[in-house]
Amino acid sequence: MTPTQNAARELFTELTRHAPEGIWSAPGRVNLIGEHTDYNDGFVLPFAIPHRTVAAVGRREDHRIRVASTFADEPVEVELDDLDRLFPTPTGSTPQVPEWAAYPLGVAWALRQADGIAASAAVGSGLDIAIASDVPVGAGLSSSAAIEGATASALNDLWAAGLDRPALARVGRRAENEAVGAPTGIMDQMASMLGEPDAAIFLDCRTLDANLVQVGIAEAGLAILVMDTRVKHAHSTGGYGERRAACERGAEIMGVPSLRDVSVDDLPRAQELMDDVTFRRVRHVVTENQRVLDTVRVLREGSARDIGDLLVASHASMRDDFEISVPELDTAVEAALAAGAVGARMTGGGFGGAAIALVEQDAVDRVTDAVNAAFAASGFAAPVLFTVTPSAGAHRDA
Ligand code: GAF
Repeated sequence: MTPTQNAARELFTELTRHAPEGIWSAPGRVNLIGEHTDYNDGFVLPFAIPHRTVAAVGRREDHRIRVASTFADEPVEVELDDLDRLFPTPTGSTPQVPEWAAYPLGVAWALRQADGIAASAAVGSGLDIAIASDVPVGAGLSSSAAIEGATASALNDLWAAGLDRPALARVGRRAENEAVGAPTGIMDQMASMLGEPDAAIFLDCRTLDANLVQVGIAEAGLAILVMDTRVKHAHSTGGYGERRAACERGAEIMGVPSLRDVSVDDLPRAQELMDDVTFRRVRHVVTENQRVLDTVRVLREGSARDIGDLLVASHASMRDDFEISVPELDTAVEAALAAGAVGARMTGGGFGGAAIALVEQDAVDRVTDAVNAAFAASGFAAPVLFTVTPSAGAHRDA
C-alpha cells in the first residue's frame, strides 16, 4: 500500500467504522505540448504522472452520498436525489457545496445522467467516499481530473454503470464544467483515464481518437523535470474563460466551427479580419496544433532529444501571443534552458502552476540548482522541482 492508499483507507474506516469495498485511483498529468487547443477541437499530447488521487469507497444501505477528504476538515453528505437540485451550478456562481466536494459529488451527478448507463446506475445506491491525494493542488498538474477520475472509476464499478474510459472522462469534464464551474476542455480527464507507462496520449479532441506515442525520454538519456512555481491558479475564474471566449470569437470571424479548422496558411487572412489581440490568440492555437503534430512526428521517427525547439516555441507562443505565462514560469523556463535543458515550456492552463524541462539525466541536479538560484535572485518563493515519468491511468487498486 502506498501512503496515499493508506490515508484514504484510514479516513474511510474512521468515517464508517468498517473497511471500504474497494480502492480506486487516478493520476495527475503533465502536458508535453498542445496547450489551450483541447477546447478548440485540436490536438494535445499529455501523459499521466506517478502522483495519484485515491478514493476508498463503499456502498450504503440508504440513498445518501457522503464524501470526506484528507484536505478538508468536515465530510459533506447529501441525498442522492438532491444532486439534481445542487447541480448544475449557475454560470458565474460558486457551487452550493464546498468547492472540493463539488468534484466527487459533481461526478456522481454527471454519471447518473450519462448517455448509455445501465438503468440501475441512474438510481444508484448510497455511497461513502474517502479521498486522499499526492497530486500537488493548484500546480497545473490536474489534481482536479485526478479526483474526478478516481471517483468516476469507483462509481462506474460499484453502480455497474458500464461506461468506457472516454465516457468516464466526459463525466469528469461535465463535473468540472457544470458542477465546479470551470470552463475547461477534455484533455486532463482523458490523460488521467488513458495514461500508460512510457507513453504520451496523442489525442484528437474533436473525435476523441487517442493514440499512444512512445516518448522514449529515458531511452534518450533524458528526464522530464517539473518546476512547480507554487503560484496558485484556478480556471473557474478570470483568464481561462476569457481566452476561451477569444478563441470562439476568432473562429466565428473566420466562419468555421472551431479554430481546428484554421490552418497556418490561413493566418494572413485572419490577421486582416480581426483585432490584434484576437489574432494573437488565434495564432497561438493554430501554430500550437501544428507543433503537436510536429512533435508526434519527431517522437515517432526520431528521438525525444529533437523536440526541444518545439517546446521552446510553444512557451514563447503562450508568453507572447496567448499571454498566459507569469514571471515565475518564464524564469523557470529561461533558467532551465540557460543551464543546458534540451527544451522547456509552461504546462497546463497557465496563470501560475508548473513548467517542464527536458533535461539530460545527469544534468537534473544542475538544472534544479540553477532554477532555485534564479528564483532566489528574483525574490520569488522557492519552487518545488521533481522528475516524472509517464505512468498508468485510472484503475481499481484493491
Ligand atoms: C487546463 C484545462 F483543464 C485543460 O482542459 C486545458 O485547456 C489546459 O488547461 C490548457 O491546455 O488544464
